Amino acid sequence: MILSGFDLFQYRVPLVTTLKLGGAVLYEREGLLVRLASSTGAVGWGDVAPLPGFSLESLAEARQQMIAQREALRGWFITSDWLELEGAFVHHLGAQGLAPSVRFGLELALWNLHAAAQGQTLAQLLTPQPRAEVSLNGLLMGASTEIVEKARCMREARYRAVKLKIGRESIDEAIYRVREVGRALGPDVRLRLDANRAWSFDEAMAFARGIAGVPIEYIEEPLQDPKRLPELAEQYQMPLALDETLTEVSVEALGVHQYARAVILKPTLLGGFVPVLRMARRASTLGMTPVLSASFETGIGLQGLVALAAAVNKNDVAAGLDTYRWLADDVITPRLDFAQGRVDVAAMLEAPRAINESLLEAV
Ligand code: OSB
Ligand code: MG
Repeated sequence: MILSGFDLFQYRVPLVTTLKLGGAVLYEREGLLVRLASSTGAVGWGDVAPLPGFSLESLAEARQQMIAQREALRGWFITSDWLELEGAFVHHLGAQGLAPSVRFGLELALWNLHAAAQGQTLAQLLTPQPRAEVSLNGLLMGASTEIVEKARCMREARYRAVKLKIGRESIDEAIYRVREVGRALGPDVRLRLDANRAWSFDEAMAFARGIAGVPIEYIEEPLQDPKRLPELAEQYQMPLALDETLTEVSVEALGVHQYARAVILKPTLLGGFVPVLRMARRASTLGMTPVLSASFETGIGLQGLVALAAAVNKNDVAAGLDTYRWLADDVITPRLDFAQGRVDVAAMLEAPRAINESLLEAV
């Protein structure tokens, strides 16, 4: 089939509340949608969503790169070997110097196009036996006063895991929060923590002593100085997970970080399907749990993440998809349904949806 259509749109999605992320403040979520079409009539959408505060590329840079890819790729003959992780097309894409969010959005559109052409879901295209159901962790961040009540709501909504953001408050306040949230969640909901590199070594140690007895699945990135993570792991009473560190590590070097229990894989930040699938495979070989996670993408991007989570994890590992809660609207309609903290993968990917054109502007 021939790549006969390559359309670009810029979107602006309102947020339910202002988002403060890694030094950036977001009042709305902006990004690009790409719509690929084949000469055989198949269509595949992708979401290019650089995240201010985390992505190194700006939306303007991502947009320039996508415009260049539109010129470069339109009219190409597409074959199924485009999806091979070691194939010629993947090498071609890798040689373009594309920003991570661009690579993710473009790959998502290509995989969606192939899935549509073959009458399969994206999850089936990724693996012959994807998980039927994917759980997600509820995401707790914001003011202390509301968080405990939100944790209680998540338990009642039957989430299996919850991730609490900490690190902006004092150590004592963080300890108090974790204890209160742990109590609100009870024994059946797993508690994950994320400190986004907030602490010194001694602060991280003091925190762990302060929450002794509260069961924690893992804590993401406690240290300002990530070089000391291996040393912390030796002394720590809590399993560690890597997130920011992964943008600084090659797949080949992942073994150096075997002290970590889990790796948080964000395709928008790590550069798409290819590095994430490779990283996930390597992590599993090393006995580390891959956890697929979002970067505040739209429903188009999140469907891709659901498919990746269903393909990568044999067991039910809760994925970090609750960022969707912050979008007050979506580029697709009807919206995705993450009620009860889990999704039926096939039902979600097969449901007919329309594009919400009122949020888009053609590029
Ligand atoms: O630090 O894990 C983070 C989203 C965007 C940027 C950074 C992070 C996140 C998340 C995603 O927390 C949600 C999740 O993992 O549950
Ligand atoms: Mg994190």
